[in-house]
Amino acid sequence: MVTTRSALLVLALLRPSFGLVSRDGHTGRLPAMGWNSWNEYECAINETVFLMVGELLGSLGLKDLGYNYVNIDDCWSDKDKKRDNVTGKILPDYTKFPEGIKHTADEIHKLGLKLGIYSDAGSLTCGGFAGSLGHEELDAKTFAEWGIDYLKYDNCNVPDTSDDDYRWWPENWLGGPPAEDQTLGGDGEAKPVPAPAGYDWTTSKSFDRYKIMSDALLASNRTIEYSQCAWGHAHIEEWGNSIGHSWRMWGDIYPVWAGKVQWSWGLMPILNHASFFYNSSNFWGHADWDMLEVGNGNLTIEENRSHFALWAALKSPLIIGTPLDGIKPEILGILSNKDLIAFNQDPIFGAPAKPYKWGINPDLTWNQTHPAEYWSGKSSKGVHVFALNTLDTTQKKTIEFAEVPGLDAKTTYVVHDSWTGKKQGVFKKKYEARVKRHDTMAIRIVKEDGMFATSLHAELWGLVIIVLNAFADVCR
Ligand SMILES: *[C@@H]1O[C@@H](CO)[C@@H](O)[C@H](O)[C@H]1NC(C)=O
Ligand SMILES: *[C@@H]1O[C@H](CO)[C@@H](O)[C@H](O)[C@H]1NC(C)=O
Ligand SMILES: *[C@@H]1O[C@H](CO)[C@@H](O)[C@H](O)[C@H]1NC(C)=O
Ligand SMILES: *[C@@H]1O[C@H](CO)[C@@H](O)[C@H](O)[C@H]1NC(C)=O
Ligand SMILES: *[C@@H]1O[C@H](CO)[C@@H](O)[C@H](O)[C@H]1NC(C)=O
Ligand SMILES: *[C@@H]1O[C@H](CO)[C@@H](O)[C@H](O)[C@H]1NC(C)=O
Ligand SMILES: *[C@@H]1O[C@H](CO)[C@@H](O)[C@H](O)[C@H]1NC(C)=O
Repeated sequence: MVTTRSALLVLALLRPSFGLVSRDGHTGRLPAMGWNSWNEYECAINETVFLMVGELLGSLGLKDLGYNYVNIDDCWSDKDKKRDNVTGKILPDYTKFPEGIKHTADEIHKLGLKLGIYSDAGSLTCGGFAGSLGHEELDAKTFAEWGIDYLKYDNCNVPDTSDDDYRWWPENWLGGPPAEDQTLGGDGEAKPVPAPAGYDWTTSKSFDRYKIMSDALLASNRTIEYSQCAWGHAHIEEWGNSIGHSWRMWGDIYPVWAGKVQWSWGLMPILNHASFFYNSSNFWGHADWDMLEVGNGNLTIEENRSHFALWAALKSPLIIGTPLDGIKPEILGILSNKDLIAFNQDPIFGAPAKPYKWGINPDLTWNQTHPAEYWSGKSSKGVHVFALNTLDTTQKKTIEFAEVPGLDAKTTYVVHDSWTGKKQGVFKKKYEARVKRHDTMAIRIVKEDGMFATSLHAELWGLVIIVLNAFADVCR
């Protein structure tokens, strides 16, 4: 029996006018999972690296968990020649990719995986290689011909003529909500004129630059997942969903807990922004809080765990950025956590976890060292709660069920620990556990009778999926 509530759910899941529904009915519906070369190799890449990563994704069991994209980042093309002077196509660097990119794609496809590539909505990439601005159609067609499955589209070297009239760069403020009046241009160029009230950011040049590539990809003869790396500029959270599958919300990530290293940011400043900007993610479109640093730098094991749990909870794309050869078992264990991946990839509930309480600071405080600590979200396996300890000592964290959306103080619940996969027992009113410095409690809560915490039945969910896929098939 389809109730009104269920019918509303179906409508909410379809969201046809909002998200970019892919022609194949599934690409980009859920957050992307895979591996990207930048955090580990930067420019020191070649075909051997990607084929090795492809093999390892399979042998380490990561492919079976859903990590299916092998993504080439910057520096893959010929830095001197840039483009073929007859066809205009970007030339691969044949010392790095001796048989060209199509050969790498073919080999990756043989492994049952997908190949991603990188370009830039400017004249040059961040590393000074050929950018796609003004060449979008040809480049999208070339990527499709090569068998590319994913495009990360960066935002460096934008010529003045393509610069926005108003500036909204979320990183350009420290401590408070992003200022509408942004005089602190990172490029040193002041933009003292704030956008008029109610300004429509789809009239910005950033929107144009990203939309032209979106159209070019859609016109190409291939489904290519579109990852817009525009660092949250020009309020991309208001429009990224309509033209792409994911959009970066902030500057580059760095493997430190808090603070900033050069132009890149630790985990807590990013989570602070995410504590406020979670509304635009759902099926077919995901706010991207940047690639995973799990396994890198000086993070402690608890910090590695928090990073993964929270990025999974935010429904950020889960793109591994650590070397897979010789990966430590504890790092592989974190990246392979089934409960957390299941939340990130849930086929029924598309919304990310949201903060329901800040904890250390009063609710809705902007704070780049102590952002929201208490988060929750629904999946088809129950209600998930994430409790982060931002302090430097072990803390007892109490989950008051009455505070968690969807739970109450009267019902008895079964609590599962997402880290161990074990049942913790049966609890009423609250659940408490000690959480180490910078660690995150991750639990999944269901009703005692074994029912999911929501009242919807599995059969109905199956129906929703079928309807959704049928709809997506006819949509494009
Ligand atoms: C967390 O990721 C980095 C963290 O791996 C690694 O350098 C670090 O070793 C790891 N921590 C632990 C304890 O394994
Ligand atoms: C490929 O790149 C890796 C990592 O930078 C390097 O160790 C290896 O020597 C390179 N191989 C070739 C054939 O260039
Ligand atoms: C075009 O490229 C070829 C090969 O790289 C080169 O030999 C030739 O001089 C170039 N022609 C022009 C007009 O730049
Ligand atoms: C699209 O690609 C398929 C194979 O991938 C090919 O058979 C078909 O001719 C192509 N169509 C166009 C319009 O290029
Ligand atoms: C997100 O949605 C909530 C609830 O509707 C609202 O209070 C909040 O202002 C929204 N945040 C942003 C950044 O739009
Ligand atoms: C990591 O620790 C080492 C040794 O203490 C230090 O030299 C390095 O700068 C640290 N790296 C980061 C990213 O903080
Ligand atoms: C962030 O919150 C912590 C904990 O309340 C506080 O000590 C710190 O001063 C705050 N930082 C800023 C910049 O307000």
